[in-house]
Amino acid sequence: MIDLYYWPTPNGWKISIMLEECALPYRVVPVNIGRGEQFEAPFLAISPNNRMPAIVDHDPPEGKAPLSVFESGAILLYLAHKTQRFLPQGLEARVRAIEWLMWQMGGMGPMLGQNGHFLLYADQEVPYAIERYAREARRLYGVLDRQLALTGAFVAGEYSIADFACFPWIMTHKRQGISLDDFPSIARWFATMRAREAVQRGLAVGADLRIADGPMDEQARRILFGQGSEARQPVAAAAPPAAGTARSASPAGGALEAAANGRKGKRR
Ligand SMILES: N[C@@H](CCC(=O)N[C@@H](CS)C(=O)NCC(=O)O)C(=O)O
Repeated sequence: MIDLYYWPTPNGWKISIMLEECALPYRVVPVNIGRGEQFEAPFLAISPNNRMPAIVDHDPPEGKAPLSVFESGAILLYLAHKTQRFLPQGLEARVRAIEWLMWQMGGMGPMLGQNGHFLLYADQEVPYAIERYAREARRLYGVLDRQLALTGAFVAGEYSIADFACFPWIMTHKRQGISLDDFPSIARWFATMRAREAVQRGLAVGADLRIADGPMDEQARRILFGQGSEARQPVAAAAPPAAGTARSASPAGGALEAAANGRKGKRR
């Protein structure tokens, strides 16, 4: 069984889509990032950068002890290794898939994140930042569009973890101020992806959590965009994990676990 530490956002969807495509058994452990649950000690023990998604695999390959993984790109690579799926075997095809995974992780994700921040969330209007990231977002969409025109199918040719990494961020294109009419190859691929049942199931994971939480409020803004000491006030200070146990076992105790218990078991 895999525990998926999750909140329904593009980075979370990468992993819920992969898990659904692989039909792996998993249970969702909600990490309400607008309420500061990402700063709780049990979560930091598996994800020291206080970001979700993260996973704990209680049944890793070769019968090893439970294994935790943070960073969505690392999780996708781990699950591809575990299942031998969605990462081509041949050297060149594999390198292409990893290239585009890294492109998403190092470029598209962070830049679209900044674009969305200055467009939608910043408490001041900063024209320089708005223009800079809008331009960069369009440039990145252009790169992806040309790649998809070349492959004619999926991001790296074969359907792969590169698609799982890129697609969730394209889900946000309207909020990013982008029209897919300007990027016809992305539009075609986007429609193909959206039509897949496993992708739809992945996108639906935790939709109820966000509805229950409501729109972003002042506390969430302070926690997500402050990230200083005041951002951590709503939750208990993190205790260092015991030597030798960090990132190797599922967290226990704390509000995170309590919140999770109420919702566990909903997924396969
Ligand atoms: N590079 C990370 C980014 C993950 C990330 O930014 N997660 C956001 C939600 S989409 C988060 O957990 N934010 C919590 C915070 O900012 O404290 C990954 O791909 O896993």
